[in-house]
Amino acid sequence: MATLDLFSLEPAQPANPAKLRLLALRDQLHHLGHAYYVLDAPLVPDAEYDRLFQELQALEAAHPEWVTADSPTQRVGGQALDVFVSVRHAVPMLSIRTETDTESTGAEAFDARVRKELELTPADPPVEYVAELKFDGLAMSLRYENGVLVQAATRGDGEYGEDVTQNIRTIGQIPLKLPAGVPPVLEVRGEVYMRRDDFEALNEKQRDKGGKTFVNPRNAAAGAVRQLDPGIAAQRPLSFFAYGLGEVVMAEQGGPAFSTHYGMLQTLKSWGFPVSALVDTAQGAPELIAYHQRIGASRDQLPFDIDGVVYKVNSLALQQRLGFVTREPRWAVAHKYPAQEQVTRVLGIDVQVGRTGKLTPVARLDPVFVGGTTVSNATLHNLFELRRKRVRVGDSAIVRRAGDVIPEVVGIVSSGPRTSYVPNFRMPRACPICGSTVVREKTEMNHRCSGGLFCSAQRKQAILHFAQRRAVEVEGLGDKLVEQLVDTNVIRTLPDLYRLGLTALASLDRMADKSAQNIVDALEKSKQTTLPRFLFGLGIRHVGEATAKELARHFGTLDAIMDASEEALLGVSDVGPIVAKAIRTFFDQPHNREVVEQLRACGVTWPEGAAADAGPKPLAGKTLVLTGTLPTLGRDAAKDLIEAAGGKVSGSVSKKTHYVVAGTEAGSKLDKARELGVAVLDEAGLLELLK
Ligand code: 5U1
Repeated sequence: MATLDLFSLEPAQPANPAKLRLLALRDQLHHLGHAYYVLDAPLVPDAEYDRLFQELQALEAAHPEWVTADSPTQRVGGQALDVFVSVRHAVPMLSIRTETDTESTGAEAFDARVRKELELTPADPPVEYVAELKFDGLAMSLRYENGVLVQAATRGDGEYGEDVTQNIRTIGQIPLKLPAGVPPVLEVRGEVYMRRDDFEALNEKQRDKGGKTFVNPRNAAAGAVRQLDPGIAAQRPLSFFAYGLGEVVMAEQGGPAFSTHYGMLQTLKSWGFPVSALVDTAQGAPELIAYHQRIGASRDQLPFDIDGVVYKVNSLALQQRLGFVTREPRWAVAHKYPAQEQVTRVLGIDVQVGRTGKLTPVARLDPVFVGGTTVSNATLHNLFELRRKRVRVGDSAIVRRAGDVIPEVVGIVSSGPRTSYVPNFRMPRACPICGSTVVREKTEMNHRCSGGLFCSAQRKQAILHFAQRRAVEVEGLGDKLVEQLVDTNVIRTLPDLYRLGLTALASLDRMADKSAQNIVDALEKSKQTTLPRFLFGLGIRHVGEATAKELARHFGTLDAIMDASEEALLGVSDVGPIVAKAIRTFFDQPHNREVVEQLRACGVTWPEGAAADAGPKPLAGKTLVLTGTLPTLGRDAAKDLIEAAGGKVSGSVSKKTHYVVAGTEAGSKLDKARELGVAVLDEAGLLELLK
C-alpha cells in the first residue's frame, strides 16, 4: 500500500502503476516547489525539477481524466476572462487603522489606547504584541476547501471582492494544496506583492521593447492581479506573505486550536504558507518602538517595499475583547514610515554618459526628502520614457526612491485635463563629455555616445564597474578618485590601475600617504579573484553576475569562454542569442583581448577549471549568516567562499541556521544566534571550516 506523505490528502488507490506514479510526482513537485518558492532553498537542480514536471505533464496528457485543479501543472492555463466575477467574503476583509505619526509616539499612542480599552493600570504588566511588516501590495483572501485552493479574491470594499483565482494560481509561493489535517474550510489572508528586483527587471524589459513601464512595485502587482489573461499574469513575477485568517470551519473531530496570533502564523507556516521571517513578539510600547526603529533602519535592504509596520495584540482572547470600530479592529494598527514617493519641481534635465556609452536624461530636482534621504537628481531612463511620462523642465514631478535603487521620476503631477505635450528637452547630437557623435539604432530605445573608451565618462564607469564590490573589489577606489585618475590621464585603461605606484597615488590632490597605501594594498588584494567576478568586471554588455557565474561554471576557463562560438555560448543556461552575440563581439575586438592579457600579466589571477569547481564541498547543506565587518574578507568575498564550498548564505537567523559568522559591530543577528543557541564563528573559524 502506498504511504501518504504530508502533502497528500488522497487515500491510496488500487494499484495502477501510472496513476501511482502520477500521484507520487504531484506530491514530489509540491514538496520541491515549497522548498524552492517559499523556503528559498531548492532541493534539486532546476533541470531535475523540469524533468519531473514534464513527466507529470506527459502522464496527464495521456490521462486527461486524472487532471485535478491542485496539480502543479495547472498553475497557468485558464481562459482569458471578459470581466472578474464579484464574490462575497464569508468573513469581511477588515482594513487597519493607520498611525501616520511616524515617530515613536505613534507606537506609544496605540499601546495607551489598548491598555485603556482593556482597563489596565500602570501596575499591570506590558501587553504582548506581534510586530509585522506592512507590505506595500494588495490584500488577498485565499480560500481552501478540503485542502485545495478554490478561490482567491481581492479585498474590494471589504464585503465583496473580485475573483482573481486564475491569476493567483500562477504565484509559485501560494500552495495549491495543503497537507492533511488542515481545517476543511480555511481562508488565509495576506498580501500579494512584487519584489523590487522583479519589478526592476520587469520595467527594464518593458523599456527595452518600448512598452509601458510601471510606476512602482505595488502598481505592477495590482496590474498583474487584475490581468484578465492569466497567461500574461503568469509572466509578472509576484510573491505572497500570509498574515491572517478569514473563515475557518473546523473538522468535527476538532482541529488546531490557536490562542495567539503568533501561534497561528507559525501554524500557517507549517502548512506551507510564506510567513515573513521578520515577524516578532514585543512586550509593550518600548519593544514596539525598538521594532519600528530596527525595521526602519534596514528598510532599504529589504527585497520588497514596505510602507510601515503592523502591531497586533497577540492574545486572540484579548483581540476578541477589544473588538472593532467600524471596519477596523481595535487590536491592530499600521505604524507608517516616511513616504518613498514625493512631489518636487524639475529644475533642469542633464545628460549622463554611462559605461556602455548610454546617454541617460537625468532630472535635476528641487531637493526633496524621500525614502530616507535628500534627493536632488532622478533618472528619466531614456528619451522615450521622458516623453511617455510627459516630463518638462519646470513641471512638478513625482519622484520615487526605494531601497538601493537609483531615484527615478515616475510621472508628473497633472494640472488639469491632458493637453498636447510639447517637450522642452532635446537629446544632444554630440556626446556632452567627449563630443563624439550620438547614435541610436532603429530597434534600440537608447541613445549612445560612439566614442567608446575615447570618452572619459565611459572610461571612468568601466573602471568603477571593474573595481566594485561585486567584481574584483578594490576597496576605497570610489568615483571621486577614479575621476581624478582619469581626468589627470594617470589611468587610461584597466591594467593601468595595477601599474599605479604609491608615489603616483600619493601625489594626487587631497590624498594622504596612508590612504594611498590603503589603495595600493586594496589593489594587491583584488588580484586574487574568481573567474565569475573577473568576467562580470569586464563589463561585457548583458553579462551580469548571474550570467558570469553560469559561463564560468559551464566553460571552466576564461580562454574557453573567449574562444567559444556563438553556438557554444548558447549552450549555457541563461545565455540567449543577444547575450551570445554580445560576448562574441566583445572578445572579437583585439583591444579587449589585449586588456585581458595585460591584466593577467599584472598578476590578476583566479582558480580555473577543476580547481574552480570540483573541489571539496565542506559546507554542503549548511546555512550560514554573515553579520558585522570581518577583518579581511569583504562580505561578497565571504559569500563567494561559502557558496563555492557548497553552503548557503541567508539574510536572517533562524533555528535552521548552522553558523553565524560575526565580525565587529555585529548587530541583532548575533543576539538572535545566541538566543537560539546557533554556533557563532569569527573569520578565522570560517576559514577553518572551509579548509
Ligand atoms: N502584516 C499585516 N499587514 N496587514 C494589513 N497584517 C495586516 N493586517 C491587516 C492589514 C490590512 O488587517 C488586519 C488587522 C484585519
